[in-house]
Amino acid sequence: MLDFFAIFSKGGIVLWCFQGAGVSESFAGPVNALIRSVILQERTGNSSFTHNALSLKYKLDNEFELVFVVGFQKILTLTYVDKFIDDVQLHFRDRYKNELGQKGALKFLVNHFEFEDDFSRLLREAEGGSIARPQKPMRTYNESQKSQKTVKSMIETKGGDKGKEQTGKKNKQAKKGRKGFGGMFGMLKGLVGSKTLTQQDMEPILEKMKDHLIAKNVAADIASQLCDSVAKKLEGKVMGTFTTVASTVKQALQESLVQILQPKRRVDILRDVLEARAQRKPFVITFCGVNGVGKSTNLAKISYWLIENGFTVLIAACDTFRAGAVEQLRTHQRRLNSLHPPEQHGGHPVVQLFEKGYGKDAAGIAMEAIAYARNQCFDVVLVDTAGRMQDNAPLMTALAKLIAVNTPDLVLFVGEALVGNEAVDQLVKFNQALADHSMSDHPRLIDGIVLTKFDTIDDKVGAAISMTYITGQPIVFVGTGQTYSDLRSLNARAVVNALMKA
Ligand SMILES: Nc1nc2c(ncn2[C@@H]2O[C@H](COP(=O)(O)OP(=O)(O)OP(=O)(O)O)[C@@H](O)[C@H]2O)c(=O)[nH]1
Ligand SMILES: [Mg+2]
Repeated sequence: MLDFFAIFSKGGIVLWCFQGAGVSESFAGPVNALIRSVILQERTGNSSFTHNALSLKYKLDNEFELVFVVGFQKILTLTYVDKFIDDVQLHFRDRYKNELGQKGALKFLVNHFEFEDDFSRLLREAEGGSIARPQKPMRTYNESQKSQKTVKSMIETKGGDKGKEQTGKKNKQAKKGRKGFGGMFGMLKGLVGSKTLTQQDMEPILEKMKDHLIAKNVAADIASQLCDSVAKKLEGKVMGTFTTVASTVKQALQESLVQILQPKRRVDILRDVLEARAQRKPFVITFCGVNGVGKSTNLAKISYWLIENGFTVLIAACDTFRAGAVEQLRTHQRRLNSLHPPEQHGGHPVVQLFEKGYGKDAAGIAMEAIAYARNQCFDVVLVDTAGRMQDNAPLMTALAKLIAVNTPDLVLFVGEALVGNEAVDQLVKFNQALADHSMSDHPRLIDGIVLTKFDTIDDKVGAAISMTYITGQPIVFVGTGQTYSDLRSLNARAVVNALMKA
């Protein structure tokens, strides 16, 4: 009545199987279909499945990570099947619990399970119980023979003989026969994922992941490097049971992404400012980046945040290049002071602008501003610089000089979340310029990132990855709009979730 019964590990190794008398069709097809459309997709709530003319019922054994599947013709109504699977599962577990306990060793035990006798008995009982009672005692021998034959026919051993009890492990023919099944299940193994991951297994999935990351605005080079490193990390790895190649790769990638976003070094500006204050010097932050990314606006937001935290701020107007840059900062200074009027702060303005107009040397103005802040006991100096393209050598040199001369406590690179492949080029060249013009053995490079316009990108959050990957530095602030309160810290988990989301 049954077409087949198969017991396989969640890793895809067929431990034991049975094929019904007269059934010529391989059950690899329906079982593969079951795996593909139900088990791999973890839609295992329902325990039945149909494939062409077959009904499949299956049961997962989560303790030993096994799958029990039975197949029979759809037109049959086999009322005993559910209980039968339960019985087979119980007996199989009971009989082989020691072997099953050593999960890693399962693959060496493929030919080990001499389960025919138990299975036949259970099947007899199940079928007997489901039809007219009187037949039950009569059928025993008959049935046992039949099922022996069945087993043999499916393992395509030589002709004929013996329905006799097998004396355990010594039955070589049966063993050999079952090896034949191994071959038949080649495809099945392929689907569930062989136990050891290879480059080829992962290639198609990694390719997809890479495209996915690029679609989320991760720079293409970085998406490639990330996928390569995931492949390297996973190659040769023995996969967890019942994990698919896709889910293993996805998980590894997710872990890498979280790791990239999680800073090795914490930037705690408030603590550092306090420390600097204790040493009676201002804490100096320089903002740099290409044109129009939001340096001045986010500098103003950071001023607001510092003021709210009880610090005083001197803004150094070192963009002496773009028309309107100084006035833009003056406007912010006025607004900030009106939000925190001097009357509330012992008559002192909480924020002041240090400016020398246009055309002058920015490095010199920064130096004067820092000296002024020290004298006037400002807690923090925020140095605004002119936007510059990373290929503009003279301007890059000027920036590098400003940083080399003034040794700020923090160099923040301001970059738009909208940026794609450009992110890599910008950061590499900014860092390169800083390194080239440093006078120190340990050049001051970018220490942190301000990721702006995060409110404009939906879930295309890839720039966060590109920037942290290239610099190895944390995203210290995220700009999420144009008002002073639109400043956040990065939530790495949320970014990774957005990245992984289809
Ligand atoms: N939506 C949104 N807009 C922002 C954000 N940050 C800055 N902007 C806008 O981006 C534009 C450019 O901002 P600026 O602060 O002048 O940029 P900048 O980098 O100083 O520009 P340059 O000094 O010319 O290089 C302005 O219109 C800002 O309001 C943000 O987080 N979200
Ligand atoms: Mg500006």
